[in-house]
Amino acid sequence: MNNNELFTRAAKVIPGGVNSPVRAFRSVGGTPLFIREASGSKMVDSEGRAYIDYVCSWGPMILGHAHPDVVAAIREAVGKGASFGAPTELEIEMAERVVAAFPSIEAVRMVSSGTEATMTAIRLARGWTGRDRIVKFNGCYHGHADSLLVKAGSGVATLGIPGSPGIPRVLAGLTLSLAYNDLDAVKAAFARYGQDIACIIVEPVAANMGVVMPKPGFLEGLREITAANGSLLIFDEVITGFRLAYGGWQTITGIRPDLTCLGKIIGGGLPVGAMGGKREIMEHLAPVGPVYQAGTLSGNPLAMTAGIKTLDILKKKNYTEIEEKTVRLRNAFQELFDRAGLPVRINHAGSLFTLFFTEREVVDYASAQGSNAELFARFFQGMLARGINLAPAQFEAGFVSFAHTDDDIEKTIAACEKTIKTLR
Ligand code: HOZ
Repeated sequence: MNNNELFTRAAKVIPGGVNSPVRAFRSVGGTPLFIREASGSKMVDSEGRAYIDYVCSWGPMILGHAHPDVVAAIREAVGKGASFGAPTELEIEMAERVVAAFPSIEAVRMVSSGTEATMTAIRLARGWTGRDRIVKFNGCYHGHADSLLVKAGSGVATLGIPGSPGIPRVLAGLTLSLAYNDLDAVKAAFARYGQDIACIIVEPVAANMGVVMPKPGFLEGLREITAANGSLLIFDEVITGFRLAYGGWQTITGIRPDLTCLGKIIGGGLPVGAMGGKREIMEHLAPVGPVYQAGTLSGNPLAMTAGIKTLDILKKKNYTEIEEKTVRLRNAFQELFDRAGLPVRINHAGSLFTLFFTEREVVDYASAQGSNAELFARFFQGMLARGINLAPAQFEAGFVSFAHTDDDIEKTIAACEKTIKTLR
């Protein structure tokens, strides 16, 4: 069956034909690729066409798809049993690696997705402080837990859903969503509600409204304000964790949040999330403390095996390698668009990048929304037709992996050059 036939068949039994909304290509048009297999930097769709992949499963595949050592480790592990619902040594090995890599993490709880990690972190912050309100930032996306789907990024932004039906108004009313990079707004919120704010949750480098860097002093300011008000600071490093460095953005900047959420890379492509932080706060979780959280597949041995193998390979890698490839792409794209007289702003952090079709600097969700969505869709389709798989939505990041070769980068630049000619 080809992609069209599969999409029609899927839509009969799966809402919208997909199991996660951004995959449906709603904002770029056309039919999603149904993937048959992937290896290294390439994916092959149901029609046998190969693509250089810059989605990388939205982050986890930093070593490339089907890395042979990771595949071998999973094969061996599955022969010993897929799930026990009981503790394993593998969970300790994973926790020890996370604690060693993140200076702010003394204890870590494994869960099954990034959404579970952020949901647990918010519950823990509320339980620890005895407060109800939380602060997040417009365009940041922290998964789809009720309290966090207020002015969120990623698929919520792509589909233009400002606040999802199904979330009780009283709960959404406890979430204050402020402009990213606007410390004055944070100060004003704390001046008004300070004694009732349990936490600030933030993507230290935003990647779900496209890539947006924190301005100098923004994260430091959040650290000071939360500390001064007895609130917790939560870094959502689900995307940035082990992506920008072996550790997180906090490892690079030295800013220490109280809690950190992780996912993606630490599962090596299998479903995983984690949240960790100061021991005394983490021990407020059951069974030591009263804040409840649990999961049959938490710390699943296959996911732990894939994650541990991925981390052990990553530890020996030089992150400047993937950053340099990303910078090459970024610079070449910028030059090509400049030459064509088409305005583009390309934000990048390490191996993450996003093209915004706008003249304005993109520093927050409002400026990201200024990007020309129609031009983005045409660019996306032009690249796809030339064998380059970019994120099928404006408010997402592109991901470069260690499997991307110089040849991949050259082919991607050549595809961009040809695509641009079709855009005017
Ligand atoms: N929310 C993810 C992107 N930020 C998309 C997940 C998926 O569709 O796989």
